[in-house]
Amino acid sequence: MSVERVKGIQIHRPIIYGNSAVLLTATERANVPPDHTHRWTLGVRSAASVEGRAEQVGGAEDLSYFIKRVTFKLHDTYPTPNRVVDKPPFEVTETGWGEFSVQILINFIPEAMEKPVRLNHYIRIHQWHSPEPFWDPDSGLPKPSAPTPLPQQDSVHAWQYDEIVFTDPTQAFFDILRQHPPIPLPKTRRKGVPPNIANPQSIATISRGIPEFSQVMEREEAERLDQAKKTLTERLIKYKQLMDEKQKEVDKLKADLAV
Ligand code: SLL
Repeated sequence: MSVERVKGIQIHRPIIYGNSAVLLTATERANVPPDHTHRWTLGVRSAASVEGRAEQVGGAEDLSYFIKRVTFKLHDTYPTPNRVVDKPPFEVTETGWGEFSVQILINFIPEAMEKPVRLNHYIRIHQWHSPEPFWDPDSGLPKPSAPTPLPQQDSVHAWQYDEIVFTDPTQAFFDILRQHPPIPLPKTRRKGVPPNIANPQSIATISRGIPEFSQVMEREEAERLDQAKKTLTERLIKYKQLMDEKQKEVDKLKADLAV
């Protein structure tokens, strides 16, 4: 296998990782351990959703052209917590009663000669809560308010968008990647936005139904970053002024003491 690398090239593939969860029906509960309340599907998928397949977030593409294996390390309460999935879809479906952190290890095809990528995901089975600021920006003190639950939904979705970047790929891997261009995300918003803690608005406005990743989200994320930079600059100026005033006070008090 050629180990020759294409220097100066960066090529990426968008993925999403996370989980969707639903409450079990009474009939389903009869066939699982008595304390299990939810069914969840955890996975690594392509970001683009299957058109016309309304029940799933992402997953329009088969990622096995570059992913060889995904290992999900579940909570130790699960029998054989290390789940190795070596063919698509790279997913695990389970029932359970609690939320927990999963370690995800993505191994690439041998042609890639790339180290595996590690990701972390917190499996969510309960409804998201509306995001409330943790602290008051003026006083700097924490706000002791309880989170407000959002209206009950049929299913819970927690998916993170990411881009796996390959720098100086091997010639063989580069060829494979170029033969499989990713399906572009829809330009416009057709469905709800997948909730994410980095985007409080997405949680405050959770809509019914299955959310979808779109290019609009990318633009909105850039706008949020710009706004955050502006807010930070304004605060920096404000605190700098405050410091100058306090310094003047200190100087004056020192001068008074010296008299
Ligand atoms: C904790 N967050 O940190 C919890 C752990 C574990 C979830 C949640 C079922 C396992 C089984 C299950 O839902 N485990 O009993 O089959 O303590």
